[in-house]
Amino acid sequence: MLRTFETNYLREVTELSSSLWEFSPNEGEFQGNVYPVWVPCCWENFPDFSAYRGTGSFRKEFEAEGNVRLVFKGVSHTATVLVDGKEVGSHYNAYTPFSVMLKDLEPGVHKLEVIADNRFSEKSALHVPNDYMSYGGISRGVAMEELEGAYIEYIHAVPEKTEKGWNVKLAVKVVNLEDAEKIVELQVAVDGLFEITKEVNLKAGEEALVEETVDAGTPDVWEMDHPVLYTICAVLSDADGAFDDLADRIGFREIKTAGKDILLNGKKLRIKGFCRHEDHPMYGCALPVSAIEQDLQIAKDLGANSIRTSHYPNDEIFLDLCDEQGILVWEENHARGLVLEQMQNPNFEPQAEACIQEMITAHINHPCIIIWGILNECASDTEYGYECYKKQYDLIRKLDTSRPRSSASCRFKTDICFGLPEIVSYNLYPEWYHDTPANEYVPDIYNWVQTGSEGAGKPFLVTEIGAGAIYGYRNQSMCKWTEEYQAKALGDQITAVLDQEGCSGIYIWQFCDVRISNEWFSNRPRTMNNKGIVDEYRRRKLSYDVVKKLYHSYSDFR
Ligand code: ADA
Repeated sequence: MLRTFETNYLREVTELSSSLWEFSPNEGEFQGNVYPVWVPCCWENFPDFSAYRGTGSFRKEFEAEGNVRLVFKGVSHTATVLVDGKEVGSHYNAYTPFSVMLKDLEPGVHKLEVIADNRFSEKSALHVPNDYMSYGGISRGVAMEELEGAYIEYIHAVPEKTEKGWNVKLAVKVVNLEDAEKIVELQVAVDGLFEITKEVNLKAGEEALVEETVDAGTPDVWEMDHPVLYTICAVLSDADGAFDDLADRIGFREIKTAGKDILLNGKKLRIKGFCRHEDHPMYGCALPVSAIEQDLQIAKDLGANSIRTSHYPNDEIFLDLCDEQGILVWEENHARGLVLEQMQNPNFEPQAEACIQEMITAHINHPCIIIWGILNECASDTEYGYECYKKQYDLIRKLDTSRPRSSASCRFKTDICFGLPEIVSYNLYPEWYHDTPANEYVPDIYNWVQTGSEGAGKPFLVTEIGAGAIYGYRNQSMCKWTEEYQAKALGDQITAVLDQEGCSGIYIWQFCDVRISNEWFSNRPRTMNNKGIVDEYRRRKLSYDVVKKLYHSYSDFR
């Protein structure tokens, strides 16, 4: 399953995932063995590979002919794609999609091999030993599309509120796969709202971007408690009729900042959220839709209205579910805690920027996404870091003007990047990493931001706050790592943040306990980050009821 709804009615799409493939490790004691595996998956969940760092081949046969596009929603973390033994494509980064085009494929059965690589090296600037696990495998869906001479690569449709109603800013990319000029007709429509038709002149082998702003009248607005989605369809035709199509969904909602407030459809938003890793002991980062949905049910039960996809773009199925259920998303590019030397790796900038480009190109239509984040806890207190932050913020602005930008900082009073984004965000751990009471520490940081930094006058969010607890470790002495201590610390922290006048909200670190890289050591019992409100099996800790009560006692708007 790649999405929760149909994206094509004319184009022939066959899912290659949701089925058995063959897996073989390419190194180590099991090298060459062949295992049947269900894709998507992470090899860490197979008995022999729980700590395997290396490369592994996933093989599958497919039958097709002509122009074939293979779509990969995520391979962790580096992919090399071979068809009939020949390399046809490659991609870096587990968390963004890519595709491979096979032109004029002979009719018949073909051999697909995807070599996944989860090793750490200089070549990988973003996947480094870290406080979460970089798994190995085909961790998201795979599809095969059989295309005609031209196809629609994407529809970008960004609603904009006007004085009278709504416009939609359209950008539709059409690709000519033939070595001859081609004239096609492109029709784009949202049932009941608008329909446009354009003639598109495609040069031989080239692509065209069709841009237009259309009047969408007065549609139903997407709200958290009324998340109305509209289907947008694009169809390509030539003299022989319609031959390719693509459907997506949009929601009409406005997100912007005004002074110290974040406004959702004009109302002052109060975020009550969780930071969530894609992680599960049974599935690694390749959670099936049922497990993703279960996480959302738990988050809603806890009274949350938002999830931060820390620290990378998420599977689009997660975003589809959030669109459908009115859950707000902070989505961020892939980077956690990279220090100056790591940012100076020559691969850092191209890889981080590619991640932004791929994330926004793939996810721009999701109404649930309200903030683009970058570079969690990187070197935002250095001149070099500043230049990287600036370039990445500028890149976001080039790709999408409709959402505010932010970055979760841990540089306390030394951050020099707050002049750049629309929202200032801090990761704070009072009563965990230091003993200052939360109700002293939160106002201190807030006041410094609003008076002593370039973030003065901007909305302020706490993007992480929390404390660790080992599930089942109960002790009335209130020492750290007990469920009792975590429950008390979270109670103090949430109250301090949500009572802070002017503060736009909170993301608790974190939703559930997660596995960390074996190679990353930082006082983490069980090689897990244990700050979840539920443990890795989603079993409730004592803090669950504390968070639930508090989150339900503050409204979604301020
Ligand atoms: C950070 C970081 C998280 C996690 C957290 C913690 O601030 O952004 O990824 O490591 O701290 O648990 O300490």
